[in-house]
Amino acid sequence: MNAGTTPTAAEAFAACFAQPPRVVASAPGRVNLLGEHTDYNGGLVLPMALRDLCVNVAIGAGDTPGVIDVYSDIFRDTARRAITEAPSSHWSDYVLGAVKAAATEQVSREGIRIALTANVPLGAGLSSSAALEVATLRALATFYGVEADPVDVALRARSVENDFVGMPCGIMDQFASSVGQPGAALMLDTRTLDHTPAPTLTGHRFVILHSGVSHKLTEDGYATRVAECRAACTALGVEMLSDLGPADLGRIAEIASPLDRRARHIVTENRRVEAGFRALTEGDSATFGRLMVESHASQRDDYEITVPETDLLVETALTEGALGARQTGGGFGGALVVLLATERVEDWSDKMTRAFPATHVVAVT
Ligand code: GAF
Repeated sequence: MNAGTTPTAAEAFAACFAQPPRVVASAPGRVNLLGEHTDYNGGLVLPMALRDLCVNVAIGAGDTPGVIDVYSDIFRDTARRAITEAPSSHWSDYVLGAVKAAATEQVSREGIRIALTANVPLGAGLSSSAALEVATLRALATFYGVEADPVDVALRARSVENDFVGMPCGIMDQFASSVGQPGAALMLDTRTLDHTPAPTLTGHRFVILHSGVSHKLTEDGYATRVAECRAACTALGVEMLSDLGPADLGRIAEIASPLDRRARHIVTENRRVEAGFRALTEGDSATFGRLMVESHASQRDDYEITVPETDLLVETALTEGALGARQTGGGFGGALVVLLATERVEDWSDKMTRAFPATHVVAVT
C-alpha cells in the first residue's frame, strides 16, 4: 500500500481478486476556470485537467463470459454486472457503460475484472465521473490492444453519460480529462472541438476550495437547465444558444422568464471565455479575476445554479484578497475556483478554512 490510506488500483485489484491486474490506467478530474453550462449549448469553455487528482483503473481477465466484476475502493463495494444489463442508478453504471461502449464483444466472450481507486472528490464539480469513464476506456483500449484516440475516447465517454447513465451533459469534462494536459487550461469550442492551450498566469495560483456542499447532477437541476435552454432556442428561433451574440441581448430580453435569463447567461458566458483566454494570453490577472466574479454573478442571478453557501464563500474570498472566485462545475454546490497571487495562497487558505469549517482546499494549481 502507498503512503496514504488509498491503495493503488493494482493493489486494490490484487486485494479483491487475489491476482495482479494485467493493465492499469488513469485519467484526471478537471477544474473549469470559465464557461459554465455553455458546452451543451455549442459554446466555449476553459477547463484545466488536474495534475494530481485522478481516477485509476486496473483490469484483468474475468472468469465468467458476459460478466463484469468490479470493485470500487471509493465505495468499498463490489458489483457483478452482466454486459446486457440496463443502468440501475448504481455507481457501477459508469463502468458498465464504458465497457459496453468499447468492449461488448470481448467481454461477452471472456468476462472482465476491474478495480478502481480515486482521489478526485465526488460531488465537488471536479468531474470524477468523466475521469472514471476516460480511465476505464483507456484501460480497456490497452487491455484489448486497440488504439485510443483521445478525442474518440472523450466522445465515447460522453455517450456513456448521455445514452447510458442518462445525464444530458456536454463534452467539456470528458474532453478535458482525455485531451487536456494536466495543469494547463485549454479553450475548447464545444461545437467544432477546436481547442487551444492557454498560458498560465505567472505569479498566480488557482485554489480549489470545496464548499462542503455536495452536488448531485443527476437530480433535476441540471436536466431542467438543459430543457430550459432548448425551450429558449425554440422561442428565439435558433438551433443553439451559442448562435446568439451580444447584439441579440435585446430580443433575448423579450422572451418569457426564466428563459430570457438562461439565454443571457450563455451569451455573456461565451464572451467571458473569449475575454478570459485573451487575459491569460496577455498575463492580465486582474481582468481574468474580474471575469470570474462576473461569471459567478451570472450563474447566481441568470442561471440560478449557485447556493447561498457558495455565494457567501465567493464574497468572502474576495474580501480576503482573491482576485477572482466562482463556483465551478455543474453547480448547486461543490467547489469554488479562486485566483490568488502566489504569496497570498497560504494565508488566504488558512483564513477561509478557519472561518468556514465545512470547507477544505482540494488543490492548488
Ligand atoms: C457538468 C457537465 F457534465 C458538463 O458537461 C458541463 O455542462 C458542466 O456541468 C457545467 O459547465 O460538469
